[in-house]
Amino acid sequence: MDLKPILLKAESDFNNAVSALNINEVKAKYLGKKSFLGELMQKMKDFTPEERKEYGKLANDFKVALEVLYEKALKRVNDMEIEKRLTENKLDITLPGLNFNQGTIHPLTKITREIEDLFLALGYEIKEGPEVEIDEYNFEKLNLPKNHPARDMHDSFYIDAHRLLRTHTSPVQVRTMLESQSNELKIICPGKTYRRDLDDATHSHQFMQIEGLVIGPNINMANLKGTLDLLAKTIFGQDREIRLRPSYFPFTEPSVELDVSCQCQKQGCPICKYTGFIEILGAGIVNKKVFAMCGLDPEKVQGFAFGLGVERIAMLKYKMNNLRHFYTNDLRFLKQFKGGL
Ligand code: FA5
Repeated sequence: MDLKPILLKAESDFNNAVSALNINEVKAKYLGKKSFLGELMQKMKDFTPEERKEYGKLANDFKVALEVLYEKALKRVNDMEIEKRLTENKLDITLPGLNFNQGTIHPLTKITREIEDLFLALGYEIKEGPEVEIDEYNFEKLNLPKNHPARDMHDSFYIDAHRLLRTHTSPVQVRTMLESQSNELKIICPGKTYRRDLDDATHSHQFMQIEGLVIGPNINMANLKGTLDLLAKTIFGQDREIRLRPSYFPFTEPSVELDVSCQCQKQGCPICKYTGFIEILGAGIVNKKVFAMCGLDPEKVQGFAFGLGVERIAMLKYKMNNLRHFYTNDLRFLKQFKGGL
């Protein structure tokens, strides 16, 4: 039986096929049940064993040859289709990409995170409290009873007779002491605060503070000074000096204000009003009355606390002359503070 002419015809049919669909038609014609090969296989059972041996090998070689032709044709058609798709959808990798407007981190968030990172490394916890606070926590338990003259320093937004927008982050100290009843705490409390101050270059009716509170056995002024020195050097640079000045806060006794040496190296400049130092925060040793009002035994526990204004720190760090830039959403200003989110 001469199968060569059939193989040649099959080869030419497979070569002429231009799509996967064509290939399958040609495959059915030569390898399908009704093909010459299919019929040959059917007839095999009628052959004598000797004939079967001879025709079996012949049919098998024929089938393998046809399958090779099929595989080759299929690969050729697939390659052609890929090639066609590549030329049709040409990708120009030299075209400039789309311009995504990537946001930058707000300078106040940046400073807050820097300070948080420092205190987290020192083993402090971060605590938060509500911006709508009760009078009892914002004032009374901080030793500011009703009609206390020091309340005048915090001109407040009252919501009703008992609730107000917190004027500082110190009520978070009160909440944490009341809740934990622990004689050992190391916390910082960042957040928004509100005062009925007139907006100007250094005041805003809404601003940010970070409170710090450490309580434990034998906590003293030296611990406070060491901590504030580290804070000032971390934010402003190792060459800065600090200075503690006596001050007054009802919730700390004694109280101090912290000044940091100015970038003019204490030579005197308009930023420090020619004093060489700039005030950055209030602090002190926690008043025993506050411990007692928060349920802790004033004879067993000592502590220090501090509260800083984030805007003022940011202004000093970035050499700004007006706090309002933080709140006017001018992209030309905000885009200068590059940094990861
Ligand atoms: C307090 O608020 C105290 N609670 C801080 C404190 C905490 C003292 C713990 C002792 C112990 P003072 O009123 O000074 O203190 O405010 C702290 C800081 O908030 C100021 O130094 C200033 O940086 C910032 N600040 C106050 N008012 C404004 C305002 N209107 N706009 C922007 N920043 C302000």
